[in-house]
Formats: sequence, structure tokens, C-alpha cells
Amino acid sequence: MNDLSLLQKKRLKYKPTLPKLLIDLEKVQFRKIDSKSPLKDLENLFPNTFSLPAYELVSGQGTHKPLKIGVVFSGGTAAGGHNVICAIFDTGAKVIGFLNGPSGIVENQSREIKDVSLYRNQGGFDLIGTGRTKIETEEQFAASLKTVTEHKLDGLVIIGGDDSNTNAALLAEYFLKAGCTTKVVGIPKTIDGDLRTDEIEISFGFDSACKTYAELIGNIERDALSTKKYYHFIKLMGRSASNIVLECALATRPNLALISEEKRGLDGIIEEIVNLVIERNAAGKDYGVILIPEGLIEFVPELNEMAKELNLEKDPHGNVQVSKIQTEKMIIDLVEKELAKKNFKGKFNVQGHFFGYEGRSCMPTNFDATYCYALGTLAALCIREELTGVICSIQNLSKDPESWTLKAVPIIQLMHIETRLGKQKPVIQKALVDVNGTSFIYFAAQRKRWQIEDQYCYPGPIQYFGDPDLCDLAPQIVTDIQKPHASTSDSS
Ligand code: FBP
Repeated sequence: MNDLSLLQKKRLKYKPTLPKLLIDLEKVQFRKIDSKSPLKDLENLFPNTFSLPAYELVSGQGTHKPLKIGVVFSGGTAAGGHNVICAIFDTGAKVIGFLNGPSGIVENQSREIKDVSLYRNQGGFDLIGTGRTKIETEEQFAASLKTVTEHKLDGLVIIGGDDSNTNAALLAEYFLKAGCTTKVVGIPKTIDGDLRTDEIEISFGFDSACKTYAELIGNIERDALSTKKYYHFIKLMGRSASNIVLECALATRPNLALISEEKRGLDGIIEEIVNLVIERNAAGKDYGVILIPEGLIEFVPELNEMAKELNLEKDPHGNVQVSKIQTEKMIIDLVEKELAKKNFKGKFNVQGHFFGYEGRSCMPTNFDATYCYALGTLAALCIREELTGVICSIQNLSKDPESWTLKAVPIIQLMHIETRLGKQKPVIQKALVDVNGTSFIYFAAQRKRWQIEDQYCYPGPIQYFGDPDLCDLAPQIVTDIQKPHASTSDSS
């Protein structure tokens, strides 16, 4: 490993403040709780896991046994993942890391993790690597069963997004059917913030990614205001959902932020940008900042058609690789053409940006570091108590960790049937921006004012040391779901 920076060294020493229940693991147990029933259509596909209950962690008498736990990262990186593994390691379990994603399970590529001391509170997934292999053929399932049986694993923890947790549910079902005792537990990961349900308030990595992008957007806003010569079109990651754009818009107040879930036509979008440019020009402002979600392609049929012509491969889960599509450039071209048609005489100098990979492997925020450590500990407890096919759920995240509630929820309760690569598949439904939700309503009430007046806000870099209000806050969209009513007044 390279020499560590001073900040890395300081972060190695950070100790997440945990919910009380996770401090003495011998004094906790799971209690069954009422939860919603899975979709009836899933019963045939999941006969062994269909009726599994949900559990809540409560005080009580825990068991104590030596555990052997496999861990795997699946999909894109997200800040905090190493803390999930550190937490499992710290419970005293023997930890086997599967290398470079789910293919490590199928091909039995693994190594025992004997030392995590250089990975605490650090970004990336490089301790064991990650990958996007989807376990779907009978051969892959059989090979996975062989791997976990050979390793005599008590449990396998899959750290992934919606598709990876779908894989976790399928593996749990397959292992049970085969009489294998290895339990499968999922951890909600993805910067996209689209693995959200009543039980999963946010996936880890979203907070760190948004705070990284928001810093950069704020810097660009200030540059735009200083130099007054460019329109900055900034595409932000988020394969389908615009959760990242919404969170960053709330933090930075750009002149315009497109939200795909409003399902507008291309003409309307271009007209809005053109009008913005013309109106700002009339106000003496030939500069501005516009946020574009990378998932816009999926929601605007005309852009979708243009993207199809690029003939991009889909990933193994059937997702279009939207990060490879220069949506911001397509929009800039269309706006330029429309302005020319309107004989616009002002200046329209543009800079295009794409912020994606910059925010996935950064050092985790205190929120993500703490959330991940709690998730990892909870996963080890699920395996100790022999729960399978469940995802770790922590709620009340906008509050102090003392108030967090810790649950194990059957993954199947999050699933529905969707057409993927032309076939009907059981998957976890992606959580899009809720246009009737508190965060969107607040944003919608403010945005008109942000267009012409420059109401830019500069969040600055992620803070790790000092005032908790500056260092420890949960993402805004999580805080908003815990507010009783949407506030439409400006909080500035
Ligand atoms: P996950 O859902 O696997 O965490 O990945 C999300 C994401 O970062 C998307 O925002 C983006 O479109 C995609 O991964 C990029 O994928 P890749 O790393 O394969 O280029």
C-alpha cells in the first residue's frame, strides 16, 4: 500500500459512536416483528424464504459462538464499505473476503482478511475489490454453493445495491433448498440512493458522494459568479434516479436542476434552458450552473433514442451504462441550436462536467463511517442468530446513533417483478425521487427564485473534526423524511 496521507492516518483513529445495543453484543437478541407480506407472485420463486419474518434487535441474552463469515463487494464503489468489513472483523469472526465481486464466490477466489488496520474509515473497496458479475445460471449458483460449503461459512455478507441484494435473496433461497447452513445477509450500498424503502432510509455511500459533488458544484458556482463568463452544465451520477441531483441542488441552489422523475419531454427541457439563458442575459448575467442527472436518458424518449444509436452494451444486470453517455453535451448542442434559431445575440459560452467516480471512493463522511460500522456489526449478529435472506435495516438515521433502530428485514419484502433483458425477473424496485415527497416539494418551491437571482450556496469540503452540526449530519433527503411537513419557506 502507498504511504498514507496525514488525514488518512487521522481517520484510521476515528471511532464511530455506535447505538448502545451494538456495544455489548452478548446482551442483545432479535425479536420477531410484524412486517409487510411479500408479493404473492414471488411465492413460487422463493418457496423456502417466502414466509420469513422481520426482526428487531433488542436487549436480551445473546449467544456466543465462533463464526466464519464471507464478505463480498458487489457493483460500484461507495464510501464506507471498508467499515462494514472492519466491524465484522471486530466481532471476532474469521473473515473470508471474496475477490473482485460476486465472480470471486463463483470462482472461489478468496483470501482470509487478517488485518484491517489500514482500512478503517477509508474510501474505496480495494481491500478485496469489487465487480458486477450477476449470479444467475444454475452453474453459477451450484459453484457458489460449492464455495461456501468448502469454506464452511456460517454466513455470507453481500455488500451491494438493488441488483446485488436481489442476488443475495436468490442465493439464500438456493442455499436453503440445498440444505446448506450458510446464511446470506445483504447490506444496502450504492451512491445512487435508489435502494430506499420504508425500512431502508438510505444506502451507504450516498452521503459521502453527494457531499463531495456539492463541494465541487459550490466551487463552480463561485467561479461562475466571479468570472461571469460560462454556463456550466454538470452531469451527476445516478443510473436511473435523480436522488443525487436533488440532494446536491438542496445543498448548492444552482440556477437549474433537472429531475428526471418529473417526466418532461425534451422540447420542454430545452425551452426551459433557452428561456433561462435569455432571461439571465436580459438581467446582465451570461453565466450559470445547471445540474443534469445521468439517468435523464431513461426518462426522455428522444434522448433515449439518441442514446440507442450509440449501441452501448448493457451491464450483466441489464442496466444501460449511462455513465458512458454524454447527456450534458447532447443538451448543450440542442440549446445552442435553439438559441441560434431564436437569433440570440448574447454570450453562451459553455463548460461541460461529469461528476461521478470522484464521489464514490472518497473517505467516508462521519455519517457513512458510522452507518457502515453499525451495518457490519448488525450483519454479524444476523449470522450469529442464523437469519438468512435478510437485509440490514437501520432507521432514525437523521437522529443521534443512540436513537437508531436496528432490524433484519427479509429481502423478498422489497422485491417485485420487472422485465429485464426481455425476461420477467424478481428484482428490488429502484427508489426514484418522490415528486410528492418533502424534499422535492421544498426544492420545487424554491427553484424559480434560484433561476435569475443567484442564490448559490457553497457547502465546502467534507468536515471530519469539530462541531457535530458540521461533521455528522445525515443527508438532507433522509432528514426530510423524518420531518412531519414540507417546509416551503426559505431557510437561509
Ligand atoms: P451501484 O448501484 O452498483 O452502486 O453503482 C452505481 C453507479 O455509480 C451509477 O451511479 C453509475 O451509473 C454506475 O455505477 C457506473 O458504473 P461503472 O462503475 O460500471 O462504470
